[in-house]
Parts: sequence; C-alpha cells; structure tokens
Amino acid sequence: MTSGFRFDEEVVKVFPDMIARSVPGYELIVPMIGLLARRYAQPDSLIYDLGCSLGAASLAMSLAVRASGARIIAVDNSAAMVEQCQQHLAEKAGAIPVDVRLEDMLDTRIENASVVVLNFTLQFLDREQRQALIDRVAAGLRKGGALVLSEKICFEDEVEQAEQTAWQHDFKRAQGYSELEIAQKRNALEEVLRPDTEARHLQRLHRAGLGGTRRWFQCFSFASYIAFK
Ligand code: GEK
Repeated sequence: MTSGFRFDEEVVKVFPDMIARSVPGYELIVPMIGLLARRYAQPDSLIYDLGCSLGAASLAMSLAVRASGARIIAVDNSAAMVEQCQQHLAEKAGAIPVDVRLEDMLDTRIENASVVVLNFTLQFLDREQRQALIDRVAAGLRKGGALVLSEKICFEDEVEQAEQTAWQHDFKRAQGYSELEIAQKRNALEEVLRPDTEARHLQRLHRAGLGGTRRWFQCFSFASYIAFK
C-alpha cells in the first residue's frame, strides 16, 4: 500500500464523491456489474466483491441478482470502509444477502463462486501478489462462473500514454477535482498506484485458466474486463 494515502475515516466520508470524480465511468460501471452478475450468478453459489469499499457493487448485485440461494461476500481491509459499508447495506440492500467482512482479500477463501468482482482493487496489490490472487479466484469459480475485473490501465505506446494521461487530467479538472484537499491526496495515490497494461492483465487471466475474456468497458485509462471459467 502507499505511503501518504490510507482508506481511513477522512477518505470514507468523501469516498463516493472522490471515486466518481476520479474514475470516469464509475457510476456507469457499478450498475452494469449488477446486470452482469444477474446474468452469470448461479443458484446456491457465492458472489464475491473483493475490495468492496462502501459496497456499491455489492448493493447493485444484491438488487439485480435473481439466482435463488445466492449470497454475496463483500471484503475490504479498511476498518473505516467496512463499518460504513455495513451500515449502508443494512439500510438499502436488495434481496440477495450481503455478508461484509473486514479481511485482506489475499486471505479470503474463495469457493463455490459464480461471480467474483474486483472493481478497481487489484491495482492496490503488489505486482507479485496479483497472479496468486487471480489464480485463487479462478480455482474458486464454478464452471461458467465469471470474474469482473476493473482497473486503471497503462499503455506501452508512449504517445498513447501521454494522450491518455492528458485526457484523464482534463476529466479531473472538469470535475473541479483540485478544489478538495482530499483530492490532492487522491492524486498522490494515483501517482503511485501501479497499473498494468491490458496485455499483462489478459496474460494473467489466461495463465489462471480463465477464458472468453472481453473488455466490456473503457473510458480513457479505466477499463473493465469479464473472463470465464
Ligand atoms: C467500489 N470496489 O466502489 N484487501 C482488501 N481490500 C483492499 C486491499 C486488500 N489487500 N487493498 C486495498 N483494498 C469499490 C472501489 S476502491 C478503489 C474500490 C479506489 C481496498 C481499499 O481499502 C479500498 O476500499 C478499495 O480496495 C479500493 O466498487 O479507491 O480507487
């Protein structure tokens, strides 16, 4: 994890605003994850939301999924996030029950899963840990199960990387992002979080034995993929 940035109470207070203003498309991706989960959730299976923050994806899935006997396990290793997440979901969750856990996702046992969501969280793990996590996700998925992986990506081509960075900065400026003190912290975080290229992600998914991978969303350097067992 990074030096100057923590997912603490201060960040939790502004988190929905902060992520919507720094990840173009976040507010579209979340309900779409609900729809994808509705399609791929299997009866009597588990759905995982790893790095759930305030539970936006879990809430969308809880409202959208129709598979009988399915349950959602939402995991985050920030105590401040988990506390707020539990409160939010207690007030709003849909028909599918959500179990919120304070846990490092590297320790989460993944089993009997039909859907696993990593919505902008793999990027916070050390690079060496990423393959091991994806391998465990793949091992815990049922046949036909789906992994939804959203990430900030980087680009091998220097010209494209420069363009993408400029576009991202334009987006943030248009959000009035720099007005918030917390946003400066956020900038610090984004400068140090280490994104992978799309090729690297696809290779990792393939190595784990997942296939049928599709990029179903991209806006500037923020992309989301779905891959199947
Ligand atoms: C959303 N998915 O709104 N184990 C568990 N949680 C972790 C770990 C870890 N090892 N490392 C980081 N986190 C959410 C948004 S935010 C994305 C995810 C962002 C958690 C961290 O505490 C934070 O809550 C989350 O991953 C990342 O759909 O802030 O850019």
